[in-house]
Amino acid sequence: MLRPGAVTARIGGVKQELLGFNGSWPGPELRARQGDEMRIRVENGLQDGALVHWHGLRVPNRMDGVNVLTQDVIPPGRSFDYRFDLPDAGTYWYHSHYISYDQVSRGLFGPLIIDERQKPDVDRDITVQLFDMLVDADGVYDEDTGPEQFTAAGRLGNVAMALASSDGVTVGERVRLRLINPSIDRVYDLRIDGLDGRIVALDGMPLEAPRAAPGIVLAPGQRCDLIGDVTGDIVFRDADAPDLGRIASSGQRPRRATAIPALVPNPMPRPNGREARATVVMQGGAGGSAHAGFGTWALNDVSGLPRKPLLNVRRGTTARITLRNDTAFDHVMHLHGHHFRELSADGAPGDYRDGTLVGAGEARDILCVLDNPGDWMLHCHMLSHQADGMATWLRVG
Ligand SMILES: [Cu+2]
Repeated sequence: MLRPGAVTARIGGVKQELLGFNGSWPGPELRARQGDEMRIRVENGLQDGALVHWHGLRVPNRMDGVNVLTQDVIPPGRSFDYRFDLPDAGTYWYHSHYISYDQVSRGLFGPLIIDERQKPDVDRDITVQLFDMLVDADGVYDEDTGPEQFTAAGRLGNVAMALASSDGVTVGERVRLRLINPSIDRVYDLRIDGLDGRIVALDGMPLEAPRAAPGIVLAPGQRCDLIGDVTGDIVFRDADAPDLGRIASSGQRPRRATAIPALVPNPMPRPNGREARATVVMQGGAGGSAHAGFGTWALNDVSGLPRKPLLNVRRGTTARITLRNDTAFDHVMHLHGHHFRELSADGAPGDYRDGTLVGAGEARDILCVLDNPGDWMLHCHMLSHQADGMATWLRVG
């Protein structure tokens, strides 16, 4: 059971009245095994509506936790039973999808880890959530949401932290780090000291071969799995925050002689031969052009979910979608219910992702086999941008 509700937590040495699940800030780590069925009751202990989205999991549409498109908001005191199969292993997370820029910023999120049938050979498996929070002069969570937080780079916190599930490692151990960015708007440009490691998965999906990790850009919603050998204290740094947090090292054991292993791929969908094309133009924000709809941000001239879907296709259609950023800010576009491949400039298929960061003035094509029936949201996962209109949807028949 997951029960969203009010919690008290200490952050930066200050007592904070926040939100969490099951009395915990942030929510507890949920763990299951690939191939299993997940059954989880969400019982709303908030004074407000609740919805939970299982970020990155390819769930049936009615389990996706999205207001308007897939289910009604769970009223206070009521519950909803989520139930879905787990075809994919990897690092995922769950979070509020109702007034999410506010509810997630207060703590309604947590890791969701699906273990492989054959786990890689590591001594320790550590989850690290990179989170930021806006606090006032007294260090207390800042309730103020000025309009400028919605029209520019978002509601960026002035306290950033690495929340790790372990506080100690041994030098020489092989560890798996599961990095998750649940921050509402902040993009991290990470450097990790104390680990001789490789990237083995992005957004839950294994890479064909482990990749060197000199720096890791992690936009809101994205995940990155690393496997590596501990060489000292593991320290998480960012250009804006030289010490986000650390995992202390002690003792010593001999390092493994074996190379970092690749993870077993997840079962990806087969195309049915049909193809579709679409273009999403990101618009708006401070200095942006005019558009229809309610908010500051827009996709294809409409702010907020449009009446008609961006694409309406038969199951199994391969969609190539051009994401063009005509704004002065970066955006991370997240597709529900599917993983897509990022395409390089020459059209070569790259990594599987469920969120892709498109820099200001840039464009990227993605390729997705739309095999999961239902109405799926495609939106900016900078939650302040989503709240102010940066969202559309696809229909898969
Ligand atoms: Cu955005």
